[in-house]
Amino acid sequence: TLGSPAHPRVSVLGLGAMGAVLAGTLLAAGHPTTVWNRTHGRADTLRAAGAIEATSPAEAVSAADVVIVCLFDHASVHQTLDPIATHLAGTDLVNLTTTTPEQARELAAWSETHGIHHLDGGIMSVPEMIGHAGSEILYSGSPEVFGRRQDLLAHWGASTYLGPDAGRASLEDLAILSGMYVMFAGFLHGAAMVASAGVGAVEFAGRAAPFLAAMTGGLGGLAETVDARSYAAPGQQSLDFSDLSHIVRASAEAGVSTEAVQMVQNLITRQRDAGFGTEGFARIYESITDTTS
Ligand code: FVH
Repeated sequence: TLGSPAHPRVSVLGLGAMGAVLAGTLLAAGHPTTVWNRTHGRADTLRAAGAIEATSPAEAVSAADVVIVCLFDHASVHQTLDPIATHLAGTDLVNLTTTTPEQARELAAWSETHGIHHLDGGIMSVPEMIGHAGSEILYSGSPEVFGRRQDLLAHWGASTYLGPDAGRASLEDLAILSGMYVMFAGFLHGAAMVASAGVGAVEFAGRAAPFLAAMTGGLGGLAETVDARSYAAPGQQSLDFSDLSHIVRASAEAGVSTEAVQMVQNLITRQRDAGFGTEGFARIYESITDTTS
């Protein structure tokens, strides 16, 4: 199938929950789309919609101007791409597999060695969001690939380019996810506490979610304090005030593990012990960045 400047030919390697949606979106947007998946049988719906199913990664990439990779992890990317490096030479490779920043940089170096133009992406969406409002993908790596393929990438959602360091998109992706996971852990900790009084998690979520959502409004203020490295922050909650020992104690009284809140308490205690108790809560940033204690 021939592509066109407006609709270059794409190949998508990996038809898991995310890869299948990425491929389907490009197909619906009019791109000649070839797909490949390690396990046969996952391309049926896409084939019925007009995609071509390749029988090997080599066959898939031979038919493409742009190769999209969305596999399980960094190891599966290399297992799939290493044997077909020569077929990929000269093509634009967009890797949307979640990897660490160093793994993304390693793939960028590997790509350069083989004459492949590499762009790395961090998907800040779940499959249901792809192609809809609120979907965002962070990119870093080759500015030329991002420039050339911006229209194609836009079919999935907002595209934010973070610069030529291939590891940057992954770094920001995983940094945002760290915030999400710690918040989820905190919520589940609260749910376990109130369960001791017979309160169901759904009832608790109804009260907790609006408050937690409102608290995200405070992130900008914390961020300004951190960037200025000036934690005196009048108007912000002090570390003495934020001491979580009562929450740790209430958790123990409720008969649940204190680990989740104790982790935050430890970050606070290190700064209070160093004499910074009157400074703002953002001061715990210094506990996080100081890996010596
Ligand atoms: N799904 C999501 O919500 C998240 C959103 C944020 C980004 N992630 C990352 O996207 C990558 C793919 O995720 P996924 O949800 O599509 O994952 P699965 O449904 O588990 O599909 C995995 C595909 O990878 C193939 N695969 C696994 N190992 C190998 C291998 N050694 N060689 C070749 N292919 C491999 C697997 O093939 P098969 O099991 O069907 O044969 C699937 O196609 C991921 O990095 C997320 O972190 C998604």
